[in-house]
Amino acid sequence: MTTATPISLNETVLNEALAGLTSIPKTLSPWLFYDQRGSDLFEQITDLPEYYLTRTERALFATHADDILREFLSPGAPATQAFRSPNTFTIAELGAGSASKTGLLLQAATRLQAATRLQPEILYQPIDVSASALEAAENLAASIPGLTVQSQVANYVTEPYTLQHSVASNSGAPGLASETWDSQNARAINSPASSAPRTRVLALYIGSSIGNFSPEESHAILRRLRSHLQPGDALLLGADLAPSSHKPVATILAAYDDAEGVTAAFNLNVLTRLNRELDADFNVDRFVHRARWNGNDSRIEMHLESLLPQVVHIAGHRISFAQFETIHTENSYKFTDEALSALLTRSGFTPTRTFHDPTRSFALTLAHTV
Ligand code: AVJ
Repeated sequence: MTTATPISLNETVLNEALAGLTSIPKTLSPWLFYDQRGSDLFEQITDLPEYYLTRTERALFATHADDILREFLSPGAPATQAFRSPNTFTIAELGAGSASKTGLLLQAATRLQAATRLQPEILYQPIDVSASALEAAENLAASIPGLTVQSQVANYVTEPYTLQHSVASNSGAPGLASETWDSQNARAINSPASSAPRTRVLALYIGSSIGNFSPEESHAILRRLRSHLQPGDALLLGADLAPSSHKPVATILAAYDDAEGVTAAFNLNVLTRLNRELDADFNVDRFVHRARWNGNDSRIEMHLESLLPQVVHIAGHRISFAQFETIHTENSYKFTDEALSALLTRSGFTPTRTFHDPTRSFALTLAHTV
């Protein structure tokens, strides 16, 4: 692997935009949504009455945080069994944009730690491409006593990352039994450099973030995560569920086409971003937000549809649009329990327990390594 010269964000945005807008059909990657304004709009989306995902998942954490930890530490043990854990554990998270939900689990973890007099602190390891998202995660963690945070700036889809399998002891010496990912040799290396006992890792991948990725990409993300985990570790995957008798397609569609138009503004904001960062000349009023259900692929698609024939300039390139032609800006895959279980199994995990809300809209699936 050669070491590429680091390129600026703008160049990354430019490459992405040109590749997507010159392909047929036209596409833009959903990560382009998240400039400052886009991140603010996404926060607003999570509060919309139509956007059930965030509040449903949060309710699952509020109700089941203790069950999730119990099941992680003692899979299959009856809930009535006195809780006994000889060890502490660490909680890692792919992405860090879920403070209100993750906070519920971290609080439960530190309560458990206090109740069972686990000696070392609980370690929380958020991994995110955004330094400001990590800062928010660090602030959250700082407000919870008994928690140590170790954040990592990395794009968990494309860049190497590390999961720490030990926590600081009370004497303050850092744990050393960490695993690092050696991208040169593309294999995990263990450095059992101290007698610090290895702690179990619970990796969170929540918020239905996995929904943005194709089945192949999802598989690759989970496989890579699995390669960092060891026996006894587990993944908690949060995913939005496919339509069912309890969950009409209309409910899902409304979540991506809200009455207030916040999702429309979120989608259209990507054009404003390209205008600003790449000096493009999109007339945002000549595009409209469209959300579609694609039943074949079990996904919501978001598009930006051109209202008329037009030409847009972007970094010296002319991009022409026919009337009604769209830019496909996002996929949000919706899963059946069977599809989730198959994906997890294929990726080297064994599903141990799924937590559902009463309408079976959303699933938190706990899956262990074997
Ligand atoms: C952040 C990917 C989970 O797909 O529901 C919300 C993004 N897009 N409204 C989702 C999103 C439109 C969201 N995820």
